[in-house]
Amino acid sequence: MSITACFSLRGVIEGFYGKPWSQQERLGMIPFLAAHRYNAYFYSPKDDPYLREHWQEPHPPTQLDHFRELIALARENGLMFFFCLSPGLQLEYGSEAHFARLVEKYRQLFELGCRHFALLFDDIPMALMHPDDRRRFAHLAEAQVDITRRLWQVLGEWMEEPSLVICPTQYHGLGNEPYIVYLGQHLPKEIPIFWTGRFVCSPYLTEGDAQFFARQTGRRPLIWDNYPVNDLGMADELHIGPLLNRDPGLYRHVSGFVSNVMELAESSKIPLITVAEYLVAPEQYDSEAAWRRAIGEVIGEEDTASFLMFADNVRGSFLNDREAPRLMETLLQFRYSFLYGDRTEAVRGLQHFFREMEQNASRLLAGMRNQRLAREVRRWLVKYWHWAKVGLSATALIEEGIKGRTARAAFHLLGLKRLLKKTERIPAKVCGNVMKLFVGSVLQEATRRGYTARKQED
Ligand code: 14T
Repeated sequence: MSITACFSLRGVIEGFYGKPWSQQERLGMIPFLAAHRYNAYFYSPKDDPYLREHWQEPHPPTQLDHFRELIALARENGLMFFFCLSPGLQLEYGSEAHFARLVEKYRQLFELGCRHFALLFDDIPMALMHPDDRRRFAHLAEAQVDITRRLWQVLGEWMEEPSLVICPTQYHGLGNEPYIVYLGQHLPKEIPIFWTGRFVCSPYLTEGDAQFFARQTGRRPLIWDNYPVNDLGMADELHIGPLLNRDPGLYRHVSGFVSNVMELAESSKIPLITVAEYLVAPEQYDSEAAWRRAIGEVIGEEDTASFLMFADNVRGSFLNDREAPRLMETLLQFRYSFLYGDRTEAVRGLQHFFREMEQNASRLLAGMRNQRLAREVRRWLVKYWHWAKVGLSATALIEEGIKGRTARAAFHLLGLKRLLKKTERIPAKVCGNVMKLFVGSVLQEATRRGYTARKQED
């Protein structure tokens, strides 16, 4: 017997900008989500043209077949399949013709067995763009309430208990902004409102903030958590770290929690396992323990130790500013023993560390049991390997320096500079700023000592 999960709605939203998941990826994801006790999947890839840019056009037949398959699979797995339409860009709120097309789109999905719907108004101007709408409505919120209420009524004619969620245009903040207060006061209480917290990507979500939002809008918010999503400006970050900084008591003041995922479907599973543990038993949630379990499950036993060692260097995100904790600690200890202990010993230790790092990177690059994951994370592994090489080169420079072999030190300085340039050209973010800081201090010391970068003489 399993315990009742604390959060009642536990979902994932395919809501990122970028290449939508493939049908294969979705078919694999649904049973995975069910196994981790999720109960909702929201279909909303930003780059499906039929949801947003060309929302008025019907989906092509092959896509309808895909929906039918997904909806059936979701049902078999106890998942609610939410179909999300984002008509906001060219929608005329007051137009009867537009409303008819909107209903037609939802009807297409209803016919395929879909029973959960969402109307998303995110990432559009915060103003009425059409002159007719400006004459008819006092402001954007009034227009959105009007169309949502009409849709709600239509859904009520199709279903005994309609299920509709909306995403407001201003989906982050405190909840006391006039726009969101208006929506809250005028929309039927059965319609949950998405909220990403104080920020688009919120470093923390607190019980108090959710309670305040609920008081202001007359209903508990439905959390849209922008983790692990890594689109747009975050595309060079690999968000495989555990979920952090969501209050254990958050579930008491929200109607549910939905995670926006990465374009990298297989990689998303790692953080999603930690999210699932949080959603089921937030008071017992231990992010590190959950993370180890998640990596063990997705990576498989034989690669787990190696992968953990690598993954420690891609922890940086808006959730976590401790980017590469183990590397950072190693470098701090090196500096300490270099200054106060046996220098040769210190250098030997550092060399050992970077050799291990290089071997680890090579081993993971050579192959992993989870090949899909290996493909997805390849560019971060390549960067990781390069940082190991930089580390070895910097260590060689330090070694020659303490031995007083100036010409050899100068030779390594040249190599280090070249390697560093090459490494920094790889955009994937690995090790955060930690390696950069370390190498920066080595270069500074080398310059101070007057090693000039010229060809080896001795
Ligand atoms: F609807 C929302 F709740 C939401 O978060 N929308 C998008 C989301 O689809 C995207 O994946 C996420 C992370 O980048 O952020 C929102 O998109 C934005 C937000 C911005 F502040 C796009 C551009 C922005 F400037």
